[in-house]
Amino acid sequence: MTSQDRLPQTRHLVTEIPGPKSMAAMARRKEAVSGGLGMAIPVIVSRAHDAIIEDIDGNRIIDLGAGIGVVTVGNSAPRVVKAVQEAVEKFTHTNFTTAPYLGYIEVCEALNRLTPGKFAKKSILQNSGAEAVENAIKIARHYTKRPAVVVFEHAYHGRTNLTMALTAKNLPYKDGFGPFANEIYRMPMPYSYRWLGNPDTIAQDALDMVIHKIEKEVGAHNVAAILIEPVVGEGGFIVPPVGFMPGLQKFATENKIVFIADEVQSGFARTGKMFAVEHEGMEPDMIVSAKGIAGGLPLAAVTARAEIMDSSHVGGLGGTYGGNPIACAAALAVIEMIEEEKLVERAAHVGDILFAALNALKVKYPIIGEVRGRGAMVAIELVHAGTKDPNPEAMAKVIKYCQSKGVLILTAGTYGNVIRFLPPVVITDELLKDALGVLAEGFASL
Ligand code: PLZ
Repeated sequence: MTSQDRLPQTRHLVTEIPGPKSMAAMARRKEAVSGGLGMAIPVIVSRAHDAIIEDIDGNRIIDLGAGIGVVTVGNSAPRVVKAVQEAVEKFTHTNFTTAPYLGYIEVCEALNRLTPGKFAKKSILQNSGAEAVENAIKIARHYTKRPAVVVFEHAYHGRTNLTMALTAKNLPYKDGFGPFANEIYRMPMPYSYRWLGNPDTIAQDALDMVIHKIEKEVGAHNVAAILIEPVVGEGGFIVPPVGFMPGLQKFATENKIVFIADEVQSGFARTGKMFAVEHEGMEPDMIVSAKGIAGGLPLAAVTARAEIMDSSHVGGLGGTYGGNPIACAAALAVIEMIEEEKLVERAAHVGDILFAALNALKVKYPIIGEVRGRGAMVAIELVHAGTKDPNPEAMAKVIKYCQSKGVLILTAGTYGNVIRFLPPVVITDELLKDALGVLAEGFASL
């Protein structure tokens, strides 16, 4: 494919959204596909390159969601496409625990190098974020010989049985899908915007509260792992106040608890650092990666201190597809792109544009209660003006307006009132500013 074959990075509508072809396909979807699946935008994709999605009616839509934070390096990034094409012609699958291959080893080497922490590390690869989180917990329990897992309010860790238990929000994730796994203990998350205590001492107050609860309600010696998202993703891009996570890790270390950062959404150049924990100079015992790691190919990983990863007996870890060779080739191309094309810095730059534009909107529209996030992981929380009462209705209207104008934006938040921005970090400044202009019109139209 030559660069001429790639979609122009401009917004262009030729029909209403959805157009007639998408509408016809939606009728087929309704007949064929489970009604349990949601949908952010009712169009059928024909192609997507970098930050533009083209639908089957020929509309070009700006993608501010990156497939939920996955195509950080751009959709069908040329280097990823080339790596995948070369890999798929060599072999499609052997299973790494049947007949190993270099790609898997190289991705693990890269993860061990790129994750923060100067200690010896090892990794395993899986297919999805949820599967990797499951493995992280499984390994931490085996290593510590302890049962309990500490998680937080507003957390999202996946949709499998254990990860539903780890996830906070009932609807839509858990309702009616139980019973859930036991030995999961949920702790308060210092959500600055909605914290009822003293805002100046929030990190320490929350830390004291969590440690007290762990000691009195669980017993620190029963805890295998503390699992936390360094930027809370689905829960609404809540950034834990500076000092809270390092304090937690200190407590974990003192009590021989494995400290796990779920960087599935915040990792891999998303926040203006390779991993979001680096904003506080942290070195977690274990990091879970997925999403941005492989440019859209299904791949996830657990990386931890070597002694933790080696505690399992041989054969204790595995899976048929984990670390599939094509996904590994994609990941190696993604890592090369991030490093050579300085995409960590690019994410910080995208974040600067987002923060400037969104803060300007906040001054104008008092229903924007807060602008928050890190790097290219930014959100606005919508409230009723003059209060902090969630305003999901305004959110829905703004999102709908943006869609009708060809801008795809995702939502989030425990109260369903957060608009989140997770664009591919390769998005051009012009395209991002065009999308933010549409967003501003959306607020003006309310
Ligand atoms: N941990 C922090 O953000 C996935 C969920 C999409 P999987 N988030 C998107 C949906 O509605 O199902 C996520 C995450 C964090 C774990 C996961 C789970 O990753 O690859 O979706 O299993």
